[in-house]
Amino acid sequence: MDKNIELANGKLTHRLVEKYTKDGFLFPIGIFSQAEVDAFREELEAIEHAYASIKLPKPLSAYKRGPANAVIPLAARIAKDKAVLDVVESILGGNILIWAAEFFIKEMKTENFVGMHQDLTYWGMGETSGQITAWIALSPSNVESGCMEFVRKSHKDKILPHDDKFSKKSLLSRGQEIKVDIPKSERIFAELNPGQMSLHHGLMIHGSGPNSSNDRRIGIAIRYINPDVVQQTLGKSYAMPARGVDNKGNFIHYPEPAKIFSEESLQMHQEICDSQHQVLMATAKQEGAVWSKPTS
Ligand SMILES: O=C(O)CCC(=O)C(=O)O
Repeated sequence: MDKNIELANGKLTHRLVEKYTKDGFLFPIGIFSQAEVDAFREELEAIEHAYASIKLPKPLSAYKRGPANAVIPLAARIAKDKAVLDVVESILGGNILIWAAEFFIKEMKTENFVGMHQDLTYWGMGETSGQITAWIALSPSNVESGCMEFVRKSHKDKILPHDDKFSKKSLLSRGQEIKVDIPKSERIFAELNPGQMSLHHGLMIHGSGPNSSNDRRIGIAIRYINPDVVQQTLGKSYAMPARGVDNKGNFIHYPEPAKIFSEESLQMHQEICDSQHQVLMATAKQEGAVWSKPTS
């Protein structure tokens, strides 16, 4: 596992911003201590334990994906953490919104995977660079546990053709995969220790393999945008303000949940999902179960 890249007062240096711009990804960035991450994981697993027997309108797995930050205060807290935002600000500027923060969990010894894809293919935002995903490991994310894999400089491409495979083992809504063969030798494994973070551009070709380790692979992927981004499929969709001001008004703001799965937050979550579902499935050939995969 690589040593943390060095930040300057919590921000990316000019050289690191250039590296991100050139490669389309950056890691490993040390964000949380082991103690902080242990507390996050404990909180998440306590939620999983509690809601195994408390009935929610949808299965818990549906709330852990998509805009989990709308209903689970832990997800909103991590997404609004100062240390994370300081790094993201180096790329997006001082006005930052959260489009969604979602947990990507692969249970131990499971075959679930994420096919190689470009995020922006499905987000209805065009090919904008006004977005970034910060992916933070809450457990070891390595080759054995199915860490993310990036293809250096692939974000310089346009949106490439993708296929909807609707595979049950895929963690993605449409089981989408890029229609390009990526040789193993071109894949950069983004191994992260708990508390480390990677950044990737929405045009970056990326995916991840199965988890053959003896632990769960838990990550939180936070989709940040700046106010210049425009939702082109629907006109308007939803985002949670995180830092600075929204001087464009292209998104309907939603608040941090005051309480886990409060009635208002469940209602808001449903509205956001209905809207994001239309965007994510706009070009799909068949209906897919967005964010309600049976795993974790
Ligand atoms: O967690 C993973 O393995 C994949 C996550 C991903 O595709 C993303 O964050 O865009």
